[in-house]
Amino acid sequence: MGKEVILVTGSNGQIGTVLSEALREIHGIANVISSDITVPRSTIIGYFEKLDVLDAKRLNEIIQKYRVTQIYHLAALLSATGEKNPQLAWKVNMDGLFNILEAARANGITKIFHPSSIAVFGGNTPKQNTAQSTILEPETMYGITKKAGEDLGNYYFYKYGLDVRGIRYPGLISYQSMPGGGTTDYAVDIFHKAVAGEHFESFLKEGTRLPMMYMSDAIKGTIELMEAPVEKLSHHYAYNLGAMSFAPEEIAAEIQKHIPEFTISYKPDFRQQIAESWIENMDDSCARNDWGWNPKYDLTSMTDDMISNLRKLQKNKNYDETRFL
Ligand code: NAD
Ligand code: AKB
Repeated sequence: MGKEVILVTGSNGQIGTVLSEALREIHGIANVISSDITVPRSTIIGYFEKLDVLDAKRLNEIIQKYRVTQIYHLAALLSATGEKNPQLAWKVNMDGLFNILEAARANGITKIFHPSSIAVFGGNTPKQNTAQSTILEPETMYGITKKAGEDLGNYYFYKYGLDVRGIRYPGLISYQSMPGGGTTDYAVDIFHKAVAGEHFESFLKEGTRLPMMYMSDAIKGTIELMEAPVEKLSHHYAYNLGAMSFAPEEIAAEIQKHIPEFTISYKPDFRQQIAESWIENMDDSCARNDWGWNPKYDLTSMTDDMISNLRKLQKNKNYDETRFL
């Protein structure tokens, strides 16, 4: 692998915070440029540029300044935020992606990572063991932009030879960073409440099963996909990637094994309808066969790890100030 210089957009988000660190460990501190429309909450050891992905001029300037060779494009509005402002979600998710793809083309960038989501599926999609190629009729603006983003990435691969790769991430669970306005956010929030000794009110009903994944598996899968030889990839848009699937009462029961006094109640809101349009679990055999995908964490091992890491963070005096910002 030659020297790569990587630009990460949306780097202050749930994934970007963790992925930027992982990329710095692989490629070196000087070769990863984090960027976001907001300033980072904590100090970053490495480069950071303030960047709105809708500003194509500044995007091109940053790419040229650092001689960027790869982009991990994470800047987006997620499902719940997107339903509150669908026009902005379309603009950021579609115009932002278009600017990235065009800037890549103009500056000779070789590889792009652009994540998709389980939000590409809709109510008519089979919910169990959902196939890689299936009915894609998303019911949220977020899902519509993710589906169009998959198609656009595929188009740039075949039309311009730009190596665009992607994953249909399930809901991601992390202790290092907070989620940014999705339907699966409850599965992170529940851990913070449990470890703080608080009651948890779930905005999804009992029985709402969704595909989920621990962040360390998501990072592993992302890096493995980006390092896989292009000739091994049968899909140039977004791979189904599975790890676990659970409903709110199942994760609560797992937490109660560590914190028996933990309690949960249910007060579904608009996110219930979004969750009901998604699938329960997916067939990820393409990812397993093409580039060896194999997740490490299930619900039990993830819960152990989340609780033990959150307890360590709780001892840090700044923890309560940074929660839920
Ligand atoms: P997030 O909401 O936590 O972070 C997104 C970041 O984008 C934020 O830091 C925000 O400030 C930034 N941003 C928003 N508008 C911007 C703009 N105009 N210019 C530059 N930055 C801007 O999201 P995330 O969970 O880290 O998700 C990253 C990507 O992964 C998204 O494409 C998302 O659709 C996808 N994804 C995430 C999950 C998940 O569970 N976290 C699941 C499926 C797919
Ligand atoms: C969301 O809930 O919007 C995201 C996702 C699954 O894409 N976490």
